[in-house]
Amino acid sequence: MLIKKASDIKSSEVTARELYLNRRQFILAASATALSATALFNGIDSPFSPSPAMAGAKLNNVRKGPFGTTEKQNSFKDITSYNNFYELGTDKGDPAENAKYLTTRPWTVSVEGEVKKAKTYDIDELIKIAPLEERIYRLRCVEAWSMVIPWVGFPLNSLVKLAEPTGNAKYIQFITLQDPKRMPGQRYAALQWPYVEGLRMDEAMHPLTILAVGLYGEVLPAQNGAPIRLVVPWKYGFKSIKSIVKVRFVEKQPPASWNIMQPQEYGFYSNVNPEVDHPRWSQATERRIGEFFRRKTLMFNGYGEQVASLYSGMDLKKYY
Ligand SMILES: Nc1nc2c(c(=O)[nH]1)N[C@H]1C(S)=C(S)[C@@H](COP(=O)(O)O)O[C@H]1N2
Ligand SMILES: [Mo]
Repeated sequence: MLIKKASDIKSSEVTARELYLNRRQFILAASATALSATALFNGIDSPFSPSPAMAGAKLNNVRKGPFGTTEKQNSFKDITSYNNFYELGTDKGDPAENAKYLTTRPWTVSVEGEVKKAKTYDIDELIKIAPLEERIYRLRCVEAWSMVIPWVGFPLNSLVKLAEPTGNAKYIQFITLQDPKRMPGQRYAALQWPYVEGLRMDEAMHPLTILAVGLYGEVLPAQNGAPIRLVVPWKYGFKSIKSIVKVRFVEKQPPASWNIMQPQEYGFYSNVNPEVDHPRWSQATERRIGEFFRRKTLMFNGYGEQVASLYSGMDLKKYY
């Protein structure tokens, strides 16, 4: 039997996961899992990875990547039910609830601007440009909570190299989908839409910076930024823009959503820095989701050994 119908799935297989994936996602995920056992996903057109379309489908051929922390990982439930994704609502539980609206196929990502190889990638082509790796990273939200998340993705620098930036490319701008039908939160002006973010070229090229397409070995749930989102672990979570449709190489520092909204509170760099408080609260400590006691926030979220040199000579109180 190739494809399990929803009615073939024993109730014992309907685990807690169904509670966090909506029903449609779950049914599709279940069929994708059944399919993944077949030659289809292990097939000829796929040197590195499968191309399952839906949240919950298992990602094959994921190798262990570098920089992983050994700290306790947050549960799948925490990671997929406590989210910031204003396009799917402003409460932490809204994105999981509204995930059903965010369909992720078909999906394209256009790479444009100051590059020699501008190209619109189909998402299933894009996730095969480099081997998929597991990267267990801390995520520190500017709201002073944190999680440990086992992402699956590939270094952003492999896409940059393919694009062949021109000498004018000094920054990269990232742009989220704009479609109020699939992103009902965009009917409200919580932020200017579409959500935009940016990195300096050396930050984009840094081997810690990844494009994530999965977590816990499975295709990314919509609420976590499916089908592809940025992860920059030494910066506050809002730099890690979700559901990307455009990657634009530019000469000048590009606008960034939270910086547009509140420039005194959110800078362009947004490096995690326990010594620079938010104007309305301290950044010295954080609450790890699932823990009771607060812990100290680490400079660059604990990735200083890897990234501090990117900012040598810069006043990090000025460039916050
Ligand atoms: N497009 C978009 N990307 C976004 C956000 C958002 O509202 N819209 N929220 C950001 C914030 S504030 C955080 S902390 C992280 C949360 O990622 P997670 O829900 O996968 O943990 O996503 C970031 N990326
Ligand atoms: Mo955040």
